[in-house]
Amino acid sequence: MSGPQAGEDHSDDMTAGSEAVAIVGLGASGMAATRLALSRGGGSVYVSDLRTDAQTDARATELRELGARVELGAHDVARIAQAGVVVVSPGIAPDTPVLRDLRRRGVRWISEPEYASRFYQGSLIAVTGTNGKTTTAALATHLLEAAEIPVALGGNVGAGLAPAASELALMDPPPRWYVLEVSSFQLADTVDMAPNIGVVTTLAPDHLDRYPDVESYYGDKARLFQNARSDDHWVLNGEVEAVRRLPGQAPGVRCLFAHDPGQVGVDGPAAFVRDGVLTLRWLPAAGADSEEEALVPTGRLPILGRHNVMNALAAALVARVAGAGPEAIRSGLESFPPLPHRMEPVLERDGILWVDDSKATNVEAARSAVESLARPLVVILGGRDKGEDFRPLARALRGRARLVIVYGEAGARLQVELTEAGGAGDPGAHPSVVRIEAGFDPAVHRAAIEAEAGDVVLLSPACSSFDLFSDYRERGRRFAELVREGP
Ligand code: UMA
Repeated sequence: MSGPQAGEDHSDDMTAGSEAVAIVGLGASGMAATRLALSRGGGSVYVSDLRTDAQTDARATELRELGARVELGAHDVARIAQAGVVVVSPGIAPDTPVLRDLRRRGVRWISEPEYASRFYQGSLIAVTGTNGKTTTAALATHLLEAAEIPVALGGNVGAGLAPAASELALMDPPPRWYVLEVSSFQLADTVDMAPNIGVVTTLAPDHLDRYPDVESYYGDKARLFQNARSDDHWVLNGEVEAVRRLPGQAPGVRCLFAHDPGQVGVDGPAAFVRDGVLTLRWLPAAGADSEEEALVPTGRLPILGRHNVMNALAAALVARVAGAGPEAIRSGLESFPPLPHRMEPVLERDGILWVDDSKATNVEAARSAVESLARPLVVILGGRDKGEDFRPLARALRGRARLVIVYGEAGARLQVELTEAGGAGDPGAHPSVVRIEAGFDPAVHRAAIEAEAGDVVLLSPACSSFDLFSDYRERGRRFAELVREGP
């Protein structure tokens, strides 16, 4: 260990010379990157964050005790510019003043997973995509665990479900496989990161409050392939043209997954549903003919919905490529618990199933949730408006939802766009859209009044939660509380 020892520097000496590592932002990723830099970064570490609240202050105290120089309330750009390595938190958008200043000075920075992966001693599985990343990454990890292959999960996962990428770099002994969920914000600032297996779950417009257009968002996702080698494996959603095209000419083996066996090409590893059973196409040995390995019927998956079948197909392919056998994959698929707030069944009462999909913070996630359930729906939509076009949701809701309840800051626009796109004069197929202006609780109460035996009440809001909640988890917890309290 060449960095400062624990307890060596309790002061906040801002006059010292240039640092080995500068960390910009002190959220979960900044915290983890700082710990890694102190342990392995080869010199002193400077961390800064504009926040000065109690939580950030507590983090600062902890890191100062470990030897970091921490500044709250400002970024010393000159100091950051002199550091050997600059690690920037994913939530800091490229047009913020600190990054504009660094760009002007010609400073290059990297993301926290890029920094972390420079210290990894095993192989890397990187999972990205607009939706389905967390479930796919967590399920792939679970399948490798079922096969008793040493594995660790981290990255963008969040919600305390898994650590940041940097924490995995400190594991002793290191795992055989690191499974990282990586967002486009994190991929944007990668340079050398070179996954052995890369997964793209889905692609659809998202984060248009940060990207100028969809192409730039997809462009960051494509950085997954920038260091591709011929023995790497790319696990790709065969149902989405944009995903199939994303790797371009990058070397590596394409492994497609899709419900329909007709959408996975004719050769190479693949996963699909054959006669209701999740199935792998696998080459037992180089040069051998491919064989089909039946895994489990879709009805035996503990996770709900069509899109989770896709996530399971992707995870099964990943696990098979990473060395798990079909038997372990079968038992892992049947024993995987649903993740919180992702199509999570809350309870079934009086024939009504209540499902918490609060994590669906964009149109594509909500669309796929709506399309994945085979029962009549009462759907709750709303929250903070991220500027997405809601009309594609209207198509998904037609013939599936009996009623749509909209609430929150996006409520008014949702009502207008869904009603217009639904097409007047076709009330049989298109659900009525009811707007609740009073807030979230009355929206859930209204669902309780309107739902009938046989229905699913689905909270899949298509918007972020920040108008009324601190995050999607708080929104999901409130939903579950209200549902359990009963009407
Ligand atoms: N800040 C500054 N200066 C600025 C602007 C911001 O100092 O000019 C500070 C903020 O005060 C804040 C920090 O920078 O303290 C930024 O933190 P952050 O928003 O990057 O959040 P972290 O806690 O580090 O969490 C991040 C991911 N968050 C985002 O990408 C927004 C987490 O993903 C991830 O779990 C964590 O790193 C560990 O990898 C969450 C997420 O919502 C789950 N991701 C988005 C998504 O999935 O859609 C991308």
